[in-house]
Formats: sequence, C-alpha cells, structure tokens
Amino acid sequence: MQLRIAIQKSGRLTEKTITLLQSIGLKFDTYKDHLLINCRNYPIELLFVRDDDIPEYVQDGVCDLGFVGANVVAERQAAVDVLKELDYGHCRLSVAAPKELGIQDARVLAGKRIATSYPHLTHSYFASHGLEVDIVEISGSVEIAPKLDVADAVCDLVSTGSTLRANGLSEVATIFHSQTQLVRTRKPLSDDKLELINKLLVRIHGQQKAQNSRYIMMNAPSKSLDRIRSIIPALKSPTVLPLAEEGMIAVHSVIPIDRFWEVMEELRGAGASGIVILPIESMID
Ligand code: PRT
Ligand code: ZN
Repeated sequence: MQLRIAIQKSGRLTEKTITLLQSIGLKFDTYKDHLLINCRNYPIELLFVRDDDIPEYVQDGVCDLGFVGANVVAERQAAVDVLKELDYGHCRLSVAAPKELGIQDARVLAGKRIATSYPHLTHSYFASHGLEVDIVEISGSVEIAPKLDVADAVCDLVSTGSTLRANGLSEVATIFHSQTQLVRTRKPLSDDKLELINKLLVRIHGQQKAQNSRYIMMNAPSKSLDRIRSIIPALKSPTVLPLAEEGMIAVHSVIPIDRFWEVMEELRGAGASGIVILPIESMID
C-alpha cells in the first residue's frame, strides 16, 4: 500500500506544501528532476506535477490526495472531496478593467471581451447575472490583454493587487475567494489508506491549531488570579504554580494569537510580570 499525494512541482504552492508535509513528520528528499518520490518513514509517495493537472489526477484516482488551490479545483469542476482548507495560497479571482474606463459594475461588461485563464468560473459568474461575455482564453500574463487590445477587460487571480495596478487595471468585482485545499479522491480507498489519511488530517489540524496559538507564562500576585483567568481566552484552563516568593504564582496557558497584544496589555494591567511567549510545535486534542 502506498498513498499517493499530488503536489505542485514548481510554483507558488510548492514550498509551503513541502514545509507543511515536513512539519507533520513526513521525511523525504526533494530532487528537482524527480516526479515521484517516496517518503522515508511512511508508505507515501509524492507526485510533483503542474497544479492544473492535480484535480483530474485526484478525481481519476491516479492520486489519492492533492494539495491544490480551490480556484483550480473549481475551474476544472473536479469531482473530489475537500478534506481541509489549508490557510495558505490565499488569492481572489477578480474581474478588472482599464482604470480610465471608471467601470464600477461588472454588468457594464456584458457583450465585451474578457481575457482569462478561468473560462468556466468567468462564464458562470456572468451567466449567474444573466449576462453573456466573449471569453478570450489566455494561459498566462492575462493582465496585458487590454493593452494589446486582445480584450476589453480581464478576469484574473489577485493577491496584493500590484500586478493589476502596474497594468493600469482596477478591480470591478471579485468572483471567487481561494486558498489551498487538501482534496481526496472519491474512488474507494483501502482501510490502510483511510487510516493513514486520518492520521495526516489529525496532524495537519494540530499543526494549524498550534500555528494560531502561543504558549504563555507569567508571574503574578496570587490575588490577581481570578482577574487573569477572566482575561486569558484559554483553550484549556491555565496551569497555576506557586512561586518561592510568598503570595506569588506562575500562570501557564495557551492563547489564540488573534487577540495576542490586547491580552498582553490586559495581563500587565492585572499585575502580571515576566511574561514569556513561546511558539507551539503542534496541538493534538
Ligand atoms: O506551473 P503551474 O501550472 O503548476 O503553475 P501556475 O503558474 O499555473 O500557478 P502559480 O504557481 O502561479 O500559482 C499556483 C496557485 O497559487 C494558484 O492556482 C492560486 O491558487 C495560488 N495563488 C495565490 C496565486 C496567486 N496567489 C497570485 N497572485 N496564483 C497566481 N497569482 C498571480 C496572478 O495570476 C497574477 O499574475 O499573481 C499575479 C497577481 O499577484 P498580485 O500580488 O500582483 O496581485
Ligand atoms: Zn497552472
């Protein structure tokens, strides 16, 4: 039994996907010229391919799992199951038009030429508004199409927006929000493979949770404990230890990073000192 996982060979998702796999304990060597490599410590092989091919490989059962952008899965209309959203590779698919046209509403583009590498999603978006557009399919550098008069507007992926700005385009409408997903084939899998997939999912979940949390340690007067407890949005109840100094305690806990600085300030206000924050490797329930 070998679980086969498809990964983008060389592109925006490659490094983060490899880092994620290594962080959940998979050991493998990456050779740029090898398409298929074995993990050293699990019956897993990694297939490095173009991202566009991943949905079909997973759909057809050539690979059991794949790491791929939701945008590619949706464009290819692949029949796969999404096991997890992975919180990297964030981007959006947007309709954009030359700034000087001052277009605020995508409906103005009815009947116009739209250059895109995402013909299905673009067509569906306009069709859902009862509109038809003339789709000009382009595989790369879509942003240049209006300048070349190949199209009137574009529908392309955007992350920071600087590519659009540099080409004098402004966003008219966002039609799809994307991030990297772990997808699974719908073909039946052996119990061994299912067990291995579950193990990977638990680890990815633990790694994601850890990434969004910090371990916090602080000293405080014992009388501040109730206040500190009410401030810490604890994932678990805090560990409280007596200190050698009479009337002082050490409090250890785990906090989510989204309210990190507010929590810190409130804790200091409640009398905590010597606050130490540590990253967490993984968190398994
Ligand atoms: O060779 P292969 O086919 O595997 O790679 P590719 O060139 O098709 O894809 P790649 O590596 O560019 O992107 C892989 C995936 O990364 C995409 O399918 C998305 O899920 C995700 N992603 C995240 C992005 C972006 N952000 C992104 N900004 N993919 C592409 N872009 C491009 C966009 O097309 C435009 O040209 O970056 C430019 C815009 O970026 P900003 O920052 O200027 O807005
Ligand atoms: Zn691609």
